[in-house]
Amino acid sequence: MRCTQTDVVLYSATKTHTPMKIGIVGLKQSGKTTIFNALTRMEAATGEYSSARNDPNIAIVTVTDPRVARLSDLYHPKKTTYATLECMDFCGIHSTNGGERKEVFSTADHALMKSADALALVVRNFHDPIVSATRGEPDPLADLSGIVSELILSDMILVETRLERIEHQMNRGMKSLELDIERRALEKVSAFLDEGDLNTPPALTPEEQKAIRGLRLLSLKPLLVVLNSDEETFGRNSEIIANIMRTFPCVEFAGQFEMELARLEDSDAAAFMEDMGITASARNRLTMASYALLGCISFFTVGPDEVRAWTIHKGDSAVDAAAAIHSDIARGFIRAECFAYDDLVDHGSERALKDKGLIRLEGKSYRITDGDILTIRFNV
Ligand SMILES: Nc1nc2c(ncn2[C@@H]2O[C@H](COP(=O)(O)OP(=O)(O)OP(=O)(O)O)[C@@H](O)[C@H]2O)c(=O)[nH]1
Ligand SMILES: [Mg+2]
Repeated sequence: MRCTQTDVVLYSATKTHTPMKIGIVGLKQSGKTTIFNALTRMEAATGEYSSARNDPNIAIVTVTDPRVARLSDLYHPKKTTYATLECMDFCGIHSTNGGERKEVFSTADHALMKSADALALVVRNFHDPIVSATRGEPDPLADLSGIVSELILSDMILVETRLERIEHQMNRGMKSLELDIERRALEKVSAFLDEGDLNTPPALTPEEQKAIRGLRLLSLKPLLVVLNSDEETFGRNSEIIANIMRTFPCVEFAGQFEMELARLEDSDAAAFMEDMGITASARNRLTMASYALLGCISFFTVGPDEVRAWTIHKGDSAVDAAAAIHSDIARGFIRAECFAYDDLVDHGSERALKDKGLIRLEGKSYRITDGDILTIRFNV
C-alpha cells in the first residue's frame, strides 16, 4: 500500500469501504446453496430439508482477478488482497404463477434482498432424481419466468401500497411537489410491472429515480441469470443460454462440480482442472460477471507491503478512489500518480514506464479506468 502523505501518517486499518452485495435467488431446490458454497467456499447445508430453518447464508466472495496474482508476482508483497463481494443465499421461492399469496418473501428475507446491489437468478438445469421427483424435470426457461413473476409481484405489492398511501395523504390536503414526483414515478413503474417486460425499464427522470430509490425494487436491480447445469450437459446449452440472453446476462455454472472443486486446495484444484481440460474455473467467470453486473471496476495499489484490488464504480473519479481506501485520504487528496496495469505488464517494471513517460499525475476529477494502478498523495 502506498498512499503518501505530507503531514501525519494516518492510514489505518479502519475501512470505510463495504463490499457490494449480490443476492442469490431462485425457485426451491435450484442449487442456490450449492452455488453459494462454490463461490464462498462455505459448507452450508444443501438438499431437500436444508432451507427449513429459513435463515439466509451470508459470506464474502473473493473476486479472483488474475491481474492481482500477476501484480503479486511482480512486487512480492507481504500481503495480497483481492476485491470482495458479499454473497447472500436465500431460501427458495415457491412459484405462485402470478400470485395467490399476498407476501412473496418473508419480511426478513425481503429486507435483505432489497439491500442487495444486484441479484443472481439461479435456474435449475441439472438432473437429480430426488429433486425431479418433487419439482419435476428441469425446465430452466419456465423457472426463470416463474422467478421473474415473483419479483414483479413482490414489487407490485410495494408500489400499490405506496400509491394508496400517497393518494390518502393527498386526499387529506397534503400536496407537495415531492409527492407529485413520487406518484408520477410510481405510476410509470406500475405500468412497467403490469407489462412485465424487464427489457424495457421505465423511463424515469433523475428526480423520479431519486423519489422511489428508498423502495429498492427488486425488478429494477441489475439481474444476472445463473444456469445451473450438470457436468454432463455443461457447455452444450447454447440454445437455452441464447434464449435467456435476450433479456439477461447469463453465466452457465456446474454448481455441484464447482462446489466440489472449491473444497480442494488451490494446487489440487488446478491439477484437477488441467486433467479435465478446463482453463478457468466457472467460479472465476461468475464472480467477474457479478462484478461487471454491479458496474464495478478495480484499481490497484502496489508496493512491498501489499498488493491490493479496490472496488469502485465505472465513472468514479480519483477522489472517489481515494475515498474507497479511506475518507481521510479523499479529504486530503492532492493528486494521484497513475499508470495502467496493461502498460506495466507490457514493459515489465515501473522504471521502464517512467522512462517511457507512462506514469501520469492526475487530479481529483480524473476518471479512473479499470486496471489503473494508483499512488495517492494526500495531506491531512
Ligand atoms: N447434479 C447436480 N445436482 C445439484 C447441482 N446443484 C445442486 N444440486 C443438488 O440439488 C439439491 C438442492 O441443492 P441446494 O443447493 O440445496 O438447492 P437450493 O436452491 O439451495 O434449495 P432450497 O434452499 O431448498 O431452495 C441438492 O441435493 C444438490 O446436491 C448440480 O449442479 N448438479
Ligand atoms: Mg438453499
